[in-house]
This record gives sequence, structure tokens and C-alpha cells, in this order.
Amino acid sequence: MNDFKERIAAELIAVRDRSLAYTEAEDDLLVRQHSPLMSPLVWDLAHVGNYEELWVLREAGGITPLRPEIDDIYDAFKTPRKDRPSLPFLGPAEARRYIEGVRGRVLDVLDAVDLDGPAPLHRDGFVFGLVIQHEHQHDETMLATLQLSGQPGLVREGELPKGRGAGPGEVHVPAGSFLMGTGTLPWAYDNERPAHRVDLPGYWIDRLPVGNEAYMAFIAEGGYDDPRWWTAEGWQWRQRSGVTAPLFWVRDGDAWCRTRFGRTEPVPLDEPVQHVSWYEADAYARWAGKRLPTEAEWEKACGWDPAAERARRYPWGEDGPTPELANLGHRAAHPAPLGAYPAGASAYGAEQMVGDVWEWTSSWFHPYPGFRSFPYKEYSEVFFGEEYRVLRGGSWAADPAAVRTTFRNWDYPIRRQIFTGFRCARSEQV
Ligand code: AVJ
Ligand code: FE
Repeated sequence: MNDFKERIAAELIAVRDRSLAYTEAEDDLLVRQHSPLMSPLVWDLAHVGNYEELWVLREAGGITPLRPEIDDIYDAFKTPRKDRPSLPFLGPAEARRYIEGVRGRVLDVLDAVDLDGPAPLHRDGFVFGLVIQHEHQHDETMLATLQLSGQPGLVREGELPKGRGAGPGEVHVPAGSFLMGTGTLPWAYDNERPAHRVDLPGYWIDRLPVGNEAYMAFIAEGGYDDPRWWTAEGWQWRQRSGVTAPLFWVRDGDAWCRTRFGRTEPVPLDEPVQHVSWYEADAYARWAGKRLPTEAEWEKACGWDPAAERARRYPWGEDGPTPELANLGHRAAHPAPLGAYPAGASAYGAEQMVGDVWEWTSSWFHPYPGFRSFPYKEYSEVFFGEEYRVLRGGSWAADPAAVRTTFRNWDYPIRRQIFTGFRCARSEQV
């Protein structure tokens, strides 16, 4: 195998180690459904193997199906999450055997294919990038399931850099056009393509994500009880759900605690807030006299280099993330304190845009002009419309392989179990 293939093989091994680490628990924990929002963990595990079988073995490798009879069980569209516990899914031992069998043949396909050839699935290792990123995304979902279940053992003690306080509040992004999306990053998803010019008026965006201390002020000043700050839909959700604080927060006298993978601890004042819905983020922004950034504003502030007139792959440049640049890959199991990554700043001076928390934007998940679905409609296309809000940046639980300035994530505006926070913006002219 050449160097590039070796790197792909290493990524495949790393993501599988991660999936196996999250599914080491007792069988009972793996087959149980912890929340109707989530799949049993063992479903996720075999689903990533089945996806790998479909895309690498059958589509890219031309290999006869190994277990065609289980395809429907692991097709996310045929089985909504709430129905998954009643499926005849593979048990933990069988699931592990199945995905291992698939993986062995995946490495054979990797060895055999021509990554420089014309086949779009093979070229630049696209299909391997597809399954690696897919598995990391499911790993992040599994982590959210484990957090919901209160399961201990997922707290990791990786050292994170110290914070520098909240500091000056906003950075300015002058009016002008930038290149949004990508036509060149080989492992980018279809929804990140094509690159296209977007012209934006000038705006200000928070240098850092909104922190817990600021969010506590919103709560203390009655933000949850004042319909002025909420959209009509958001206020309905607020009333119906009875929500009065981020998910996993519990009141402790005058203070706030949070539960995190089975532990209860004081909410750290200097970390970005996480586990808030889009409605909460939007209400906070209005209370603060601001608004959520649009997706385009977020991407320009994160990735555009105005001096070089080009888009960066990461806020700081082209080189991959390191522990000094961003909090990714479940090093610890929480966001880093505000101001911990001065070296990770974007050209405009915005910090912590990649890693720590996914950030809600004000935008619905729509295709870019000229979008073409690849390699299948059900990755992005079927989700376009005014149902899902776009999330950007990646959380502490996201892997570097599935993070870049152009990466788009999306979810329902009510979702809170994902590792999500936000930052605010405001227009130059009002
Ligand atoms: C992009 C995170 C919304 O988890 O539903 C996983 C990723 N697509 N399997 C999801 C995905 C197919 C997707 N998100
Ligand atoms: Fe999937």
C-alpha cells in the first residue's frame, strides 16, 4: 500500500477503535433504547458496518452482498429511530462479528482499487472518506446516547489549554464577497458543493461562543419567561416543554450543576454553553440585542482569508487540527474554557469556531446553487427545506476527519441532546 492508502487504513482503524470503545458495555445497555430520539447502541454499531458493506464492498468493490437480509433493518429511512428497539437487529456479539467481517474485505478493496482513476467513488479515496466520516458521526451520536443514559466511564481526562476569559466581545467582518463551500476538498460531502460567491453586508460576530456565565444571566433575568425574546414557535415549544435551563442542568441552591456521563458537578462559568435548542439560542441572542449568524456569515468569519482572497480549510489555515488549535476528538468530555485557543483564531479573529460545541445558525438546511446529490440522495437532499437548522463548526466529540470550515451539520430546532451551543452576530447597519 502507498502512503495515502496507509493513511486511510489508519483512519479506518482509529474510527473502529472508537466505535468499539463506546460499545464495550454490558449487552443489556447496548440493546436497550435509552431515549425514543436515539437508536440502541448496537444498532448504530452494525449500521456503520452495513453502510461500509453497501458503499465500499458492493458499490466500490463489486463484491456480492454478505448479508442482504439485514439491509432493511439498518436502513435509517425504513426504520425511524423510535421503531428501532423492536427490530430483529443483530445482538452485540453477532454485530461485532459482522462488522469485523466487512472490515477485513474493506481493507482488501482498499489495497486493490486505483485511487487516482476516474471512478468518482474511488478517486482520492472518496468512498473511504465517506465511511470514515459516517462512522465518526455515528460515534458522536452514540456518545449523546450514552450521555442521555447517564452511563459513567466516558469522561476522559485529556488536558485542555486554559481559558483567557471572555475578552473583547466581537470581531468585525467588512462587507464583501467570499467563496462559500468547496469544489476542491476531496472528502467534502455533496451538500458542501459547489463553491460559489456570496456577497454579504458588513457585520459583527462574537469572538467566542456564548459562555455558561452569560447564559446564566439570561436565565436569571427571566429570559425563559419573557415571550418578547422568543419566536412564536419557540415560545410554544418553551411552554409545552416546560424547559427553563439547558439540558442536563440541575438547580443546586443558588447555583447550577450539570450531569455529565453519570457525574454531577458545578457548571463551569467559563465554558461555552451546550445542550441548548435552536429556540433557546435564538431567544438568548434576541435578549442580548443580537441575532444568530446566518450560515454564510458563520462560514465567512471562520474560513475566509481576505488578504489571500481564498478560503481556508480550517480557521487557522491548511494544517490539520492539533491539541493547541482546537478541542476535538473527545480528548476531554466537555468544551474547553473560553479563550483557550488563540492560535486557532480565524483570519478575522474569531476563536473556537471549530471544536468545543456545534454552533446553531439562523439558516435552514438548503442546497447551494448548482447542488448535485452524490453519491446518494438520502445523505443530504431529502433533508433540504425548512425543517432543519444548520449547525457549524463541530463539537469536542467531533473527529478532525469530519470537521472543516465548509462542513454542514443539521438538526431539528428542538434538539438538545447533541453537543450544541452558539455565538451571536449583528448587522453593521440597523
Ligand atoms: C449529518 C449528523 C445529521 O446523523 O443523521 C449519519 C449524519 N447520515 N448517517 C445524521 C448521517 C447518515 C447525519 N447528520
Ligand atoms: Fe448512518
